[in-house]
Amino acid sequence: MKKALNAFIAAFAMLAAFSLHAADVANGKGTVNKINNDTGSLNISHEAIPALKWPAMTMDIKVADRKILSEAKPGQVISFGLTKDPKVGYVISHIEAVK
Ligand SMILES: [Cu+2]
Repeated sequence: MKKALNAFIAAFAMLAAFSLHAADVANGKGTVNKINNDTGSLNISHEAIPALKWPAMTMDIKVADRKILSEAKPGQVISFGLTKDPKVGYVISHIEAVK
């Protein structure tokens, strides 16, 4: 009985860890429209991000670190990582130019 309970708890913990991971990080691809130094964000027209159930759209996304702002160039196509900040929501963790 105790063994079955432990197996149940382990399975539940694995499921919880998996769903947390799936929702907390994601990757996207899009075009940088504008660098907003005042708000610490990039305006990006991004493709759909299925992991977050986000459709394609144009939006401002805050960066996790301001050095990302200096890496970005308007008109550049980038792939980017998103992480979930408990206060701000999804923020860009890194960007990479797509050739
Ligand atoms: Cu969006």
